[in-house]
Amino acid sequence: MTKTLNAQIIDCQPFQDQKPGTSGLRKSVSAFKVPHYLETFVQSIMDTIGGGQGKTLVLGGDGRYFNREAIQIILKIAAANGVAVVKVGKHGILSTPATSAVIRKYKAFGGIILSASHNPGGPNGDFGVKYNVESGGPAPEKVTEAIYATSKTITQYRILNAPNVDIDNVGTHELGNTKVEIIDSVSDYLELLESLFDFAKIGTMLTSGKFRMCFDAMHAVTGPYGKAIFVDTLGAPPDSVRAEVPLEDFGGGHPDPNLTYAHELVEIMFAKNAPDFGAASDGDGDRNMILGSNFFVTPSDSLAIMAANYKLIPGYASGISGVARSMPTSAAVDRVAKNLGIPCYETPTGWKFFGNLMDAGRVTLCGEESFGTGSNHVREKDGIWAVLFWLNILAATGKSVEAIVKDHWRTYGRNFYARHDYENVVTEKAHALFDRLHELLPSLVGKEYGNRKISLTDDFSYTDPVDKSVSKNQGIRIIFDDDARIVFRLSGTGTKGATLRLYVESYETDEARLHLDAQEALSDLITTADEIAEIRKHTGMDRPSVIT
Ligand code: VG1
Ligand code: CO
Repeated sequence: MTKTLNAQIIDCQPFQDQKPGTSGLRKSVSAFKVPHYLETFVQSIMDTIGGGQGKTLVLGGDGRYFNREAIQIILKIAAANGVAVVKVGKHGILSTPATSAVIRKYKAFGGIILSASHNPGGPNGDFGVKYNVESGGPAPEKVTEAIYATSKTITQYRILNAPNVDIDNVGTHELGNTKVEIIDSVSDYLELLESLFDFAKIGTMLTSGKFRMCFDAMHAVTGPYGKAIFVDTLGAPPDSVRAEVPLEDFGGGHPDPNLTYAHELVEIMFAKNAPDFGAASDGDGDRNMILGSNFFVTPSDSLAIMAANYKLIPGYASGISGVARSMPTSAAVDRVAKNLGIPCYETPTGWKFFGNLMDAGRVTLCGEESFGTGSNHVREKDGIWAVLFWLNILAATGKSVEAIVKDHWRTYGRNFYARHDYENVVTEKAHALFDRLHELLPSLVGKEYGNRKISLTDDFSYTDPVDKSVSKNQGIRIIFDDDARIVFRLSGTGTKGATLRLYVESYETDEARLHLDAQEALSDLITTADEIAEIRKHTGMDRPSVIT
């Protein structure tokens, strides 16, 4: 029976700054707490998708500060907009890949993910809202642009006047005419992963007593997933998962799995008697860092190694149709694709560009240099999936992480790779650096730096091969005649000033040089990058804030 809704229509002023970036709308918690800020953005989503009538939506977040409050607000807006069903992760927790899996499994219309991913959380940290479409993937640019356009002119939002819903127990509630289903955050996702990997083989390895792993959930969303999957299902000893309790401020840290921010794991993995395998994930569970005993695997290499070893993984053994990587990601996977005779696509930064390729069946595996790998099992990058992929390779080969990577380099050559981030740069100064570079670009072709010559310069532009949409200005590329590259872009996820990202890559086949330290091997290119872009002068910084 349809109830008369106790919905209020609230008049509001539109905000002008709700432009989604690389991955949703990210702002400081204080910005999101400005009265009506979250509400108008969520109403803008509702208006853009044509209202809520009859739709099923999935809702969850990474558990950061403001997650629970935001869930209640969004539920009431959804109910006032006539949404038929909202599936909510228990405690308001759903990792980004799990949300994608749930949207797909239940054929929901879309989903809202509350996360600022790897950005710090807490009252002084960041918050974020991301809309995903029915494929389970991040809304494509045409949708995020439409949401932004709506948010700039919106004058009203609808919200139900109702008590909060109990989100801490699995069960079903009525909120106005909306059915709110509180679902287990892990089970649908685990079921999907079990269909892809050889859990029996991985379990045998993890319970053998001869193999130790350490998964660092960084007090973020993957704690409950890591424990349920690695310990409860696969039988790894309980201390195989650390920092497994999600905290609203991630224990004060950056939930960003790299050598700088996951330093506790790094200390464990680079100690004497280190475990055989180490991994970490980020705030919302879509990133991964892979480590062996005293060994670090770059994300670009990780993607290439996955592609090269797909036959070992039951869910992919029948064949992979193609691979894709974001432009700044190293070309290591390109060489594997060539060898396999499958296509390799180069997309702009951000997972939303992989969606069309996967929907069209053109790619199976994809990845980014920023610790993101995934496949067409969902439409997001997937941290725990990547860990299982590696565990499956290790269990199937019996080799160490280091041996697998070094064998790969011997076969394919090595793409030395580094990313230097200059954070919190004064926005005008960062733009001045790019303006100058744009002017310089045409005159750089043919110039020599050391024993390299520049063969191509451009600002990367991408035409989606499926829907033909064009995305311009996706990063400045300086490409040399020996396949070395320097790339510059500005971050689309930061919330303070501008973050300049410098990506450098060179290709090496000389056995004697394969095992050099990456920063050392790339030092000449790093110097060239500074010479060309005058990074120090523009940023006023002597060195990057983070090197990955
Ligand atoms: C960064 C990464 C990009 C990634 C994005 C979202 O974006 O570089 O590769 O897709 O974060 O990752 P940017 O624009 O700051 O470079 V996640 O785990 O945040 O949401
Ligand atoms: Co993330």
